[in-house]
Amino acid sequence: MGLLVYSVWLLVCVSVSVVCVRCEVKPAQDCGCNTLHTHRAEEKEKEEEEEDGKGGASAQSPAHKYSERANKESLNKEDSLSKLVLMEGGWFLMGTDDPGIPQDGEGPQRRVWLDPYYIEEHEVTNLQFQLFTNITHHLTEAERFGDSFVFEGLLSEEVKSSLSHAVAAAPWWSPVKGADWRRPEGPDSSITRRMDHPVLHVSWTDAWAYCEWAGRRLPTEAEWEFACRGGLQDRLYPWGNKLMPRGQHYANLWQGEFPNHNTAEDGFTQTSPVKRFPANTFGLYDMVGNVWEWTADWWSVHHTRDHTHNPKGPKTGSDKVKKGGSYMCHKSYCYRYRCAARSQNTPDSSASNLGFRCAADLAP
Ligand SMILES: [Ca+2]
Ligand SMILES: [Ca+2]
Repeated sequence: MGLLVYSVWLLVCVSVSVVCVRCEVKPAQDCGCNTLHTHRAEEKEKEEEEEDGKGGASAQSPAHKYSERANKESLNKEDSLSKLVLMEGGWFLMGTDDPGIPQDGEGPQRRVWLDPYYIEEHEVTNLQFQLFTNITHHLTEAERFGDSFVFEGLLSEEVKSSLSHAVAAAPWWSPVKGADWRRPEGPDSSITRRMDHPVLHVSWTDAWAYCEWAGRRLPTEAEWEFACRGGLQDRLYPWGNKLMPRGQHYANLWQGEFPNHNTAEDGFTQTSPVKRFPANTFGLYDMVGNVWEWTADWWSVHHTRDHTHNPKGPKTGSDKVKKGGSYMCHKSYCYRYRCAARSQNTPDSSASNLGFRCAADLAP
């Protein structure tokens, strides 16, 4: 009962943030080996057919071919990773004394020192995540749990009719069976035409695994916010205080009336391809909007005004910090597409508006 009350409270507090305290954590149904086996068997069959067509047997063994493929994948990995942008660090003002959502712990404004680091110029895409899973056979938590949260406005009538329940405090969210990063709106959807869009339905744990594979890491909240601000001081957005300078959209957000009417004046009702909106002064794209981004830090709403160096957040916690808001954010209910804004989810949560980008240390 305590857990239920806590869950409802969290849902109310974070509004559009889906806090998915998994009540039924099922063990992995399989290791993915069956899929792999089938996939490889199909490939082998195809190769044999091609060779038959040439009228001769292969001069190479299957093992040799597999090894070649592995080498190629390894080369592709280096090519696939996002460009890293150097953040020179130094002192900056983190948070705000004029919080849009005070209960989120946006304040107080405090002086923070950061050592230099790198951060990826855009959110990790479906194409990048696909290569990661092809090479590592990583199974996301949404795939293992068998469901993930999807904004109901994106679901087909067929999927909607199969829903058992929605989230009481945020009825526009529904746990959809079979929704995962490859099928963002459930079993009858795909990412085929969205390979350059940010990957969705990745938990904090999945994001951490990708960054580690890439030889990188998740940014701390302070690093993320420094990057968001683009060298500007005490401004709302990565580009300044005006949401639409010269009438131009600078981020993929929600226009219209949430949750029933999305006019998509910015060109997108859902995610947009990365780098579609202007970069900030640091050359970073979609720091606010498009998808929320996981950070390394545990969640807390209590911050000291004391000057801190390279803060990493609380040592432990139940939720992780996410930053930047998403294509679902509108000022009327989720004014979180600001650099100081923040929200949280449990590390195993996943949803159709939550992704990430990696950071990296400078070589020692
Ligand atoms: Ca939009
Ligand atoms: Ca973003």
